[in-house]
Amino acid sequence: MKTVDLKFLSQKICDAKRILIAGHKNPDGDSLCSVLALAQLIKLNFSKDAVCAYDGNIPDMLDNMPMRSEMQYYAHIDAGTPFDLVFILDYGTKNHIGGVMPFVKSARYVIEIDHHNNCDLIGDLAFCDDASAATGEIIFNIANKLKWTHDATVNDLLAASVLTDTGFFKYVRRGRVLRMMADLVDAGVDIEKISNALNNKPRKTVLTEAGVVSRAEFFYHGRLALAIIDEHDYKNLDGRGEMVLSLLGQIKGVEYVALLKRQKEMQTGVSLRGKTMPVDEIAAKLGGGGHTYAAGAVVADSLENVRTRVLELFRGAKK
Ligand SMILES: [Mn+2]
Repeated sequence: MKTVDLKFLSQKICDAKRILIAGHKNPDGDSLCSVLALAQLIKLNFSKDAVCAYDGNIPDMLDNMPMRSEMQYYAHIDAGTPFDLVFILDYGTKNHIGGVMPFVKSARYVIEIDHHNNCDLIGDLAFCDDASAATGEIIFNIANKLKWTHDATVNDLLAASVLTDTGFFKYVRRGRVLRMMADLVDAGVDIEKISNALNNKPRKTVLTEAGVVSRAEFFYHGRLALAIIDEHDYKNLDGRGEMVLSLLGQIKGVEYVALLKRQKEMQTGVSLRGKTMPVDEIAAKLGGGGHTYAAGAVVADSLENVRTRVLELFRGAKK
């Protein structure tokens, strides 16, 4: 993060009359909380109200986040006058920007802040660091370097962005994000309170998750757990069925979890998890990809056919 760039960022906020901040389509915790934290930092330090925009759906679990009501659906925002400054956060690739893209294109100046390995840089100024655990971590560092004032709302939002993107520290790869959290906890952040605030799923979601788990099948001496979400259950899920994958992965002896989702008659979503064995190659064989232990694909075939293929692929998986 160059000092000259930070000064430039500060100057751009000073100069701008209309500011818009957006994350990726279908915001997750990091995306939503980073947007709101930056808006609050701009309010505290520049006395300016930024418009917080989103496209898609915000999961129910984020309804209790501070400032949640400030999020505006992109189609309800006046597109008549271009924004002087647009921040685009946590988006990864251009096609995750969704309906906010026209605001990005018409903006006088665009600043992006992202922790994804982002090859689609579209801003005039970029603060990208794929060594950061969350976009909230980058915002925390920017705010600190510029000596911006924080308040409890900012601190809670930045903590929530890190907690959600690291799965409550499970996916932390570098200690510095823990040092950031240590500072936030010393400043009054209550991790248990944030965790409880995120326990906010609709009853139908939890009951659906429990039903899907209870109907799971087990193969290859219990090493593979396979669960199926049918079309009518798919819409009851909040997100991508993370809880189903997590619960099945807790079973002794289960090495792999496969979750098959009937999205349409001829479209099946596949989510794969490996506890210590990689699943990315299997996802690639299904035309998808992802991380070593968490990967997936969307296959243009019936759920029944995809189930057969998945079982075959895991039959050959390393013991
Ligand atoms: Mn993120």
